[in-house]
Amino acid sequence: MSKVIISCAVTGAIHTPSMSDALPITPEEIARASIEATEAGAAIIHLHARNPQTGEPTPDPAVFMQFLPVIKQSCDAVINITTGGGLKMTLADRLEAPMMAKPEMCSLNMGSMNFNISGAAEKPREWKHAWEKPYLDGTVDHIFRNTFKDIEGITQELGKGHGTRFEFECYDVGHLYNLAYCIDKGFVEPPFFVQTIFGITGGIGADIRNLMFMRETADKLFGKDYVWSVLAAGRNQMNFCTMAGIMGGNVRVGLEDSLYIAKGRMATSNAQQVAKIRRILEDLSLDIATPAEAREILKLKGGDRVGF
Ligand code: KMH
Ligand code: ZN
Repeated sequence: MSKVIISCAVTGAIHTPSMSDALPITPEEIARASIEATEAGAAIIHLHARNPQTGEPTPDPAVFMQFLPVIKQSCDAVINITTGGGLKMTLADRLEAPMMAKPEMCSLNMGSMNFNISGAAEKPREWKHAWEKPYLDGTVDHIFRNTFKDIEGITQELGKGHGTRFEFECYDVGHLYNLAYCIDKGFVEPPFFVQTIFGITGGIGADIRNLMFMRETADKLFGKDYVWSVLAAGRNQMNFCTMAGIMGGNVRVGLEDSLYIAKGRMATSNAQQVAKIRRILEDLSLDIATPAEAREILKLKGGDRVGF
């Protein structure tokens, strides 16, 4: 049985600074969170950047360059940069940092969708920054754009152009078929790292039968050519990742996807979530993949062939 790859998405673009003091914001905090998550057992670190003053998601390559080299010099983790970016960014904005950094991996979102995170603004709280509440409220009218042309462009520029491989983000069953279309067209080569995502409003719900169905559909479409991973938003994070481990899959945790460590308890760090899922998986007699093993499983180009 293959070892389990733990990915950790340390900050993302969904949660805002007022929601948790543990959310890394500055380049120093993002670097520290990434290194600690790697020490706790993560093989892949999925990264977004934020404006260091306000915490608002930013596509600025100069901000990415303040933490990418630090992480690379301090640990062996596979660095995976978002191409989804943040809610207000154009596709060109979203691609600026990945095109400069030429990382081993990038996320690739497999379809356009409604992406509604307005629920996060419903709870009354003191907002630290003026942008936070409108950013969240505005998502009732937000389309997360990822057309077939956009997807093809990313596979050409980053994949064929720089040897970057992808975490294919599939938020619903149709996204798996979109990936099958891209494979038929020859845009991407196996092994396909398929991240099935549950519980985003606009995507498939966090119901265990949906996990089974996404897995069955991916088996049918990709056979032995894919490596399966699971993430679930919010309170479903740990139970879905546990199910994934039991079913032979890989897992993604991190404060991008959930701010909690247990029912009613906020996580104090990304590393705490990595340590928890690692303990659960090891208690189930599963072995955790090192970054080197993840590189071998996913046939990555190597950490020495990146642009930072
Ligand atoms: N926040 C996740 C549900 C991306 O960065 O490309 C999706 C994500 C998107 O990770
Ligand atoms: Zn992300």
